[in-house]
Amino acid sequence: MAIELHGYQYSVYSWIARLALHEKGKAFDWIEVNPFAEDIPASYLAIHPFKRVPALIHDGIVVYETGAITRYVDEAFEGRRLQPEEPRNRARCNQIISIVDSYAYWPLVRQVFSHGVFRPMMKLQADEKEFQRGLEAAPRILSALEDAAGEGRYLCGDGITLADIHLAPMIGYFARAPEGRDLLQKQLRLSAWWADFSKRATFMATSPRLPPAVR
Ligand SMILES: N[C@@H](CCC(=O)N[C@@H](CS)C(=O)NCC(=O)O)C(=O)O
Repeated sequence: MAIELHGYQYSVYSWIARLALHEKGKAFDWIEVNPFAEDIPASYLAIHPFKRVPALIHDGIVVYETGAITRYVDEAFEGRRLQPEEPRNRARCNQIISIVDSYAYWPLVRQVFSHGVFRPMMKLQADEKEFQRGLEAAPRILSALEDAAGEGRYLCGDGITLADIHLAPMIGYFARAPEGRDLLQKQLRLSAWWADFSKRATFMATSPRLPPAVR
């Protein structure tokens, strides 16, 4: 049964869903949808009433909300399990995913990356105040993630989990800003994790192709 992933090439959440599918070794058809466009097709709005990306369609089910998509991908398909069985590790994994969605996405991606990297790169108007607000919020978020991260190679132990898959694209965008990289370096475990994870083949293969920086 074919898998369709509807997403936007620069969307960090679409990147997370792509990465989960790559980690499970599942091929999929990519359908490009720009959620910021004026003319989002009505067929997409019927799939995602909140006009966000990504959304996944497989075997008669439509799933939106990235955390639900990655859990579905993990549970519906064969391959390495991406959620710890052990309750403490599983709690950490779910906690990290929730921190990312609730507290990290907006400052790290929509403020620091968008206004410090992406908009200048695309020659769109950027707001320096938004960029600075993101940088001000970032230390508390990075420190909470540092505390939540375990001692193993990955965030929740010695195997990759959905927590790594959820956080890595966010850090991937945040660390494109030199100021973001500097803040990340202050968190030792997180930096060591990032140095390792950012070289992972699936991560590199799924990274959005951005035009050259102008900043
Ligand atoms: N809660 C959603 C968030 C998805 C989301 O915010 N996606 C962004 C792109 S990374 C989007 O579609 N933004 C469109 C907008 O803000 O109008 C999820 O987990 O999938």
